[in-house]
Amino acid sequence: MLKTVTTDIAALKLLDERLRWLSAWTIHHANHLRDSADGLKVGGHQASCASMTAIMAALYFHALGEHDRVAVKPHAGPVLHVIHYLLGSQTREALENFRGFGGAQSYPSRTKDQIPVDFSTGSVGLGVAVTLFASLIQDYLTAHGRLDEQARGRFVALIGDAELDEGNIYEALIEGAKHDVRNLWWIIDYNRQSLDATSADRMFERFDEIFQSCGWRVVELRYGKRLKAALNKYLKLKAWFEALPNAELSALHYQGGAAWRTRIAAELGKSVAAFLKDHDDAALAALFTDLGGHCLESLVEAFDAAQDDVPTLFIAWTIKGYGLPFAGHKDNHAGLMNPTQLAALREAMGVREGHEWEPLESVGDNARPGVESLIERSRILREKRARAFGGVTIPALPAPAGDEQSTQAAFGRILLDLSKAGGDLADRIVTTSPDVTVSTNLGAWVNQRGLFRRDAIGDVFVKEKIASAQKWSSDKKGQHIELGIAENNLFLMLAAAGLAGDLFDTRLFPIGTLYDPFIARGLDALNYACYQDARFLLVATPSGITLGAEGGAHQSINPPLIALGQPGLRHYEPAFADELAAMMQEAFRLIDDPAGESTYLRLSTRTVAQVERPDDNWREGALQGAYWLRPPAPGAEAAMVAMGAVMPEALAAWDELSPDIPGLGLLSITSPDLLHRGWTAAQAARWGGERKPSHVEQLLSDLAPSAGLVTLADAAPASLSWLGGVLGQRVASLGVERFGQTGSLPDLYAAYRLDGTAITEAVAELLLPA
Ligand SMILES: Cc1ncc(C[n+]2csc(CCOP(=O)(O)OP(=O)(O)O)c2C)c(N)n1
Ligand SMILES: [Mg+2]
Repeated sequence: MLKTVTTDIAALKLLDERLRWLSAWTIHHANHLRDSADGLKVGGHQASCASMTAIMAALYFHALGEHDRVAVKPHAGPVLHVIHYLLGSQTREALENFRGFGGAQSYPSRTKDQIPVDFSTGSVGLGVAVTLFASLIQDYLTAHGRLDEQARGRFVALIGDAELDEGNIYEALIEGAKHDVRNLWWIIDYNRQSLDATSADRMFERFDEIFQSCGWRVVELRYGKRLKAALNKYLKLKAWFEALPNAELSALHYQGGAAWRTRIAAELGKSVAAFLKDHDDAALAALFTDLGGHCLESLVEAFDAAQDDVPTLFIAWTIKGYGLPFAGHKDNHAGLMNPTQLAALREAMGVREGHEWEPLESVGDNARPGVESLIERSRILREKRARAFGGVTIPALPAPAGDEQSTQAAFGRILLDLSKAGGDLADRIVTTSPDVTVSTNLGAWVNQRGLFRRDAIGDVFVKEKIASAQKWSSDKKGQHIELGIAENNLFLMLAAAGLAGDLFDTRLFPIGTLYDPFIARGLDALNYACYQDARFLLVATPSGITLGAEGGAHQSINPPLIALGQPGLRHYEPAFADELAAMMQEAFRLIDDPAGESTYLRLSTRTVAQVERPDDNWREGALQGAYWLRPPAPGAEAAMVAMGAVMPEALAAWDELSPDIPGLGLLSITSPDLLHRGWTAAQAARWGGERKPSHVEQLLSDLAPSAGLVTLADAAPASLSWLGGVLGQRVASLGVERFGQTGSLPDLYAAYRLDGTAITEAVAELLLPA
């Protein structure tokens, strides 16, 4: 980084053309030439690709250094694939199978594509913001002595202009300003078109101000060299051109040279007669398409001029569909060239029929060495890296002592104990929270390990000797990254920190805390983090209506259902502190295991009596999703099934009912998510000849086939009611289905039917004849 190289612009232009052709051809092939098994449209975005090929050529074949990482605008995915095709790291088969099963993915995917993808993209806005958090993590690692100065890179986001409407970008921008973020290039493909139409004119000037006020440098690349020179000769024409509304400009680009001539003659008359005389229609069209984002000289110059670490927004003017027959047409977002149009483009680009896939087709013999040397230079820089897993020893985490504990308090204690014990794992933990650090019990850890900032900030309250339980000073050794209240940012921070092993070859163990109901606020970013296989521990606390006095606005109901449907995230919901310690240990193991995943712990502030354990046998079951807290008699006709904070009600009901219901069991559920996964996996495996029952099938087959299950959760009852489907046992399901409200636990548990009375009634419902 921080050094520019000399690049042969003519060769770069040829590469730009190659990218434009090959991306259009890849999409065309998938839609028009490949056999269709289902008759569905395959799709792809030829116009969005053509808009960016010059920008991407200038980046990948000139500006990017070995350690730079890029989030590519999702619908320019094909351009990234064909870049790697030229570099030799993508196969023709994968391109021929673009959007097919096992082929190149529609949108760049870290986990599904064979080429190196630095950040997956797809949900617009998220790929942009994650680069900012990756840059913060880079600063964190350098400050902690875990990343060499020479191994630092720049984080680049290639952004569609309509993508700038996504609010999460501004949430990230604000957080970045607080942390003095550096080493970012955000490059806007300013084609003034979205999916539906051309974009609104009014907003764009504001973007400069917004970014500048957050400490960014804004570089506008409006003109290519030729257009700039021409307009500087005809200032009236320039003023006219600059005043064209987006829709009119796009329409003119679509209509071409004759339309430019008519409009200019009609509106500017004599003053531009000489200009019009000098340019025939084709020359006019070519000149007006020479916008900054298509001019390789301008792009290279701009990138070379931004070699410090100041975060920089490049606004590169482009034409959506540049060089294609539907350039500038407002409906071109998903537009596909028809075979006739494609053939005309092929001819125009000098590609011989039957040679469409040849990487350097149409590059003449004289130009080849120059083009090949640019490719070779980039090939070395863009090689795929192995993922770093398995280097960290995870110590046993003892359960905190105490007869009565809440899982939330226990979480804080376990982290504190780990911090005091020290060691590699403790040093690699980085915690983060959107302004709920203290109220999610991270306070003691933060007192021990401090807040992270590149520039130290003292705690004024400590300095002034004002008593406070919480130290709030930061320096570069700190291990807690403070975030403002923006849950999207939390999840994007977890995504970036959870990819530290991949991006920086250094494993971090990120822990993020937030209030359980507000998972929904950042849900797409959470999904995004999981989709990229970022590894982290998410601790959501407090949860459920057990949060009593806080009321319905803070009481979560559906997160266990969210977790049930979220790939890449394992939900654990402990009732007791020893379960929690086992789960945290397992979560850390999963972070550093190639076959692992992220973990979500749903915790509670309710203090509950801990259970006596005769042995450690519960542990394995707890990590698999459930264990018998009170084993049933073989073939018992009934069991209670409970999860998390309502375990005391289940235990009390068990004490009360078991004398009358012989063999009544009590199943403690620690992860409906794992149980469900195991169940469906075992069913699928049976078709492959493997007959091993899943964990939940084994547990429930201790009961009679006709047994009744009463399930109990401080969550949507559907979290557990599916258990009846496993062996066909009958279910009465207790849980929360209406919005919560304020109240004491006895009041709320009675009103929402989570108390002993409700349990007794539910058991009776199942056991007594109607
Ligand atoms: C969160 C999200 N919402 C909607 C979409 C669907 N979508 C894909 S691209 C797009 C418009 C993109 O326009 P722009 O960012 O300007 O990109 P261009 O194709 O013009 O380069 C939309 C709405 C999406 N991918 N992600
Ligand atoms: Mg656009």
